[in-house]
Amino acid sequence: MATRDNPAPTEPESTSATIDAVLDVVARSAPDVRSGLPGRRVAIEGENPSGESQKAADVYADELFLDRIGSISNVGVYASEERAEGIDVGSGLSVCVDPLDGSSNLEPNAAMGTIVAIYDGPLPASGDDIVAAAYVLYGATTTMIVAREDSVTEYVIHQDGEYEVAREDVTLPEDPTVYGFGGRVPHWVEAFQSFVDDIESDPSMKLRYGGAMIGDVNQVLTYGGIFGYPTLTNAPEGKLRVQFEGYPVGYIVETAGGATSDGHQSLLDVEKDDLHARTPVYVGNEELIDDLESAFSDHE
Ligand code: FDP
Repeated sequence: MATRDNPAPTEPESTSATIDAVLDVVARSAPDVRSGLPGRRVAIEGENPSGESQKAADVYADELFLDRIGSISNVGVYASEERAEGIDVGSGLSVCVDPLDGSSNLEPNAAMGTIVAIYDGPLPASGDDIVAAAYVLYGATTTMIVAREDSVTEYVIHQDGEYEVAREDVTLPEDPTVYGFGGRVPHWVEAFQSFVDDIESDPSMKLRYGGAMIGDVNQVLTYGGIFGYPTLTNAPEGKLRVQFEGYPVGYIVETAGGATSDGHQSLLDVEKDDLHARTPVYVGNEELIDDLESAFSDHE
């Protein structure tokens, strides 16, 4: 693991205070991420560890978060989707960041996010190790969703980095109305296609798909429904990464009263021993996730 100097741990010392400090830094950094986007919409030469092309904005946001999160006392490791290995920044909690989720939305100027997972354990962590998760949504406004200690809160972040509670105790609405699924449709497996056919035959459901997971998940948290980036015939593990996307979004949706799955089990029960391992991701209202898992077990 790469190392980096970090000041000797001072305050904050408790896990809860460290979580507070990480979330505060993420919220206060969001306007800086946003204001750094113009001029960084182009692809650069490098690839991330998953073999995807990087944009200048991905690298900019990653360096900004490494610098700021890596300086917090009692953060032990900073890992990001943009780096092959975690960076040893001290001793304490492990923080996994997807600095710019949905960065292919940069060119068409559509929504994107930042995802943060905080684990009390070494990386790669298990779903049980997660102690808090959050995402920032750079949409028409900048908001942050935080799940910790059994509740989900939405904040609005202002341009000066100050933020305030917009909604407490966020829960998925009981009657789902939206769905959105990634991957090329010809690569969907039969079980998934039959589940989608059922969803589409329900007149109360409508398609809402924006191409950035965080934007699509936020639709589900707001209106109720289901989002998935499924298993594909040419990519059985789908596209999204367990440590950076599956666990944190799974933790947020389950804390908000929803359900999650990789097709067979909760996302939080997925076990992978590679920092950048992928998993199919399905999140939403419990009855829809139950139907999805039934469709997969019926086709086995
Ligand atoms: P992106 O590659 O633009 O960063 O995991 C990243 C992600 O976006 C998700 O936000 C999004 O749901 C998915 O990939 C989109 O994948 P496709 O390129 O296959 O549409």
